[in-house]
Formats: sequence, C-alpha cells, structure tokens
Amino acid sequence: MKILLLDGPNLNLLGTREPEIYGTDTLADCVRDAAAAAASHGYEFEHRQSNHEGEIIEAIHAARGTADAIVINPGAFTHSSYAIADALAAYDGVKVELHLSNPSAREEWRRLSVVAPVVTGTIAGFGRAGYRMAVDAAVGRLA
Ligand code: CA2
Repeated sequence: MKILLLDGPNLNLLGTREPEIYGTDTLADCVRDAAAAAASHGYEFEHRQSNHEGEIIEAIHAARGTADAIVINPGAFTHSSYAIADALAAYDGVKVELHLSNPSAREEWRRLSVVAPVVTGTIAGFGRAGYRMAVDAAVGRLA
C-alpha cells in the first residue's frame, strides 16, 4: 500500500519568502511529516515536486496501479490546469487536494480550484500540519 505526495510549482521555495502566508518551514519539513504519517499507518511513501505541468501529469499517470492514494498540492496550477484535473479524473484511487494557505480567503483568482471537482476531498489553511492531516485523511478513506 502506497501514498504518493505531489507538490507543484514554486513549492521548492517554501520557507524562503512570504512567511506570513506560508510559514517558515521548508518543503523538506512538510515532506518529513507526511512520510512519518504514512509510515505510522504502515504505508509506503513517495514524494515528487515539479515546476512543470507535464511532469506532474506524468507522475499522476504513473500512479495508476502503483499508488493507492495521491496527496497533491498543485500550487498555482490549482487555479488553471484543466490538464492536471483531467489526469486526476483518470486516476481511480483516493485523491486529496492540499494547500498550505486557504486560497478561498485570499485573492479572487485563487478562489477557483479546477481540480476540486475531481478529488476525494480538500485540506487547506493548516500550513505544515496539513501535510500530515492529508496523509491521515487518505489512509482513513482507504481503510
Ligand atoms: O496554499 C497553497 O499551498 C498554494 O497551493 C500555494 C501556491 C499558490 O499559488 C496557491 O494558490 C495556494 C503557491 C506556492 C508557492 O509557494 C511559495 C512559498 C514560499 C515562497 C515561495 C513560494
């Protein structure tokens, strides 16, 4: 049983700017929490971060038949990528959309998530803790 965590564009820069929105923790800190949560439930865990839409789509395709759940923070692709939404729609496992901030409480253009209609559920606004929560939610849905 395996959980795939995907992080989208610019999340590799986490902890370097806008701490009032995203906190001071790095992506490595978030990934460590998610990996520990997966291990605590007896799940294998893989993490990928990419700044490229096509690579994220390829990773979702590769998860078909190899991962039981995807936790994905698509970054700004959340608001624009019908291609990532289509790839997620073609994935039959559990899908958790994850955001550090609460995009609905920010600029108008962040209020639309084009992936929201094709995921199992969304966790947003809890910062670093959301990474652990998203893994717990995925495992809970799989159990
Ligand atoms: O709140 C989230 O997790 C977001 O997915 C983060 C995206 C943003 O476009 C979404 O609307 C919400 C931005 C990721 C960039 O993150 C950085 C954080 C700190 C420093 C630089 C980039």
